[in-house]
Amino acid sequence: MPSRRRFLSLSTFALPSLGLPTLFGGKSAALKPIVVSTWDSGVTANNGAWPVLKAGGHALDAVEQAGIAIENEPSCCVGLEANPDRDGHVTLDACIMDDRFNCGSVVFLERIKHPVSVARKVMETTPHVMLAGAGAQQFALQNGFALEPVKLSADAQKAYQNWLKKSEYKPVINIENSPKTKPSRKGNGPFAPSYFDDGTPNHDTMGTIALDVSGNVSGMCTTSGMAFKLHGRVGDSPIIGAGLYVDNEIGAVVCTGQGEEVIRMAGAHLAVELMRQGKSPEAACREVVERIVKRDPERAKTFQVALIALNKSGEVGAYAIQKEFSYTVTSGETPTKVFPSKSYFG
Ligand code: SD4
Repeated sequence: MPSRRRFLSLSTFALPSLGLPTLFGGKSAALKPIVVSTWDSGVTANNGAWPVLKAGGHALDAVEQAGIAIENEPSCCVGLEANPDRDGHVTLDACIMDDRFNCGSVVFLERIKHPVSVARKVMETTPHVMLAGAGAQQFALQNGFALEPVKLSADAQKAYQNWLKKSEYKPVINIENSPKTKPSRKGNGPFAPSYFDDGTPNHDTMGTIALDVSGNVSGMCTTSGMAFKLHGRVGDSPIIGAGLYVDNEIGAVVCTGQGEEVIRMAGAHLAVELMRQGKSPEAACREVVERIVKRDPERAKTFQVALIALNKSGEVGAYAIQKEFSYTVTSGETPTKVFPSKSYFG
């Protein structure tokens, strides 16, 4: 597990040393594939994506594998065993988008293990972009996905029982690697600090964006949504343009944090457009964060929003409202590294 100090030594300043090529200036260098995911648990996601990219596969297949890997990880924050809504139901949201503006999304999906793959099926086999609730589940079952039993992880069960004592909806600021998050993250590695030491849920979402060897970009986002949300609530994560956006001329952006705040600004789409105007990935993410903060600077102190961005030349950037957001990068040049993001409130 990289310590906080080690994280800092791997600051974003280290990114240029990834040796990523540039396509700008009219010269095309051989592209190096790269995959970037939100949070420390991005290591799990990137481990799913990397074999596809390394073998010369398509970014779309890579990001789907990232989603599957994290949805398979019971100690992590997303998927069937994650935090329920206030009525005790785990409802999942996911979306996926390729390099040709094809996109698919499922929202309020129950008892299906891989929402990211159902989203891809929606994209590839229907004339629609988004399916919700019982209809999304029916579509999944018709397409060979199994109906899974209802089962919360022990942590989720405990957190929910605790929450029921007051039943007060108070989303926490999603952070990473703080002394207040479980240090060992047990089990399968140094990831998935889904809970604070007192059992309060932390973050619940995984987003991945990737550039493949052919220069194509894709992205996905998968989540159980904010813990103890109103039954039926859907956040930014499955909304194309809010939680995720991909434009193969420019790059890709995925968001995490308080979804309502991201939706208001169409966060991912806005960041892609800012890159189109010439901003670096980090500057684009920063401007989205600044717009969100500007709307209500006092209230912005109480929630987290974070974005990661990847442009067509393989440059990566991130920015968050609150400190302790991290993101994970895997490329051909270096082993997987987790980076601390810069933030508005230091
Ligand atoms: C949501 N954006 O449902 C998600 C939550 C999240 O880490 O990112 N949690 O609003």
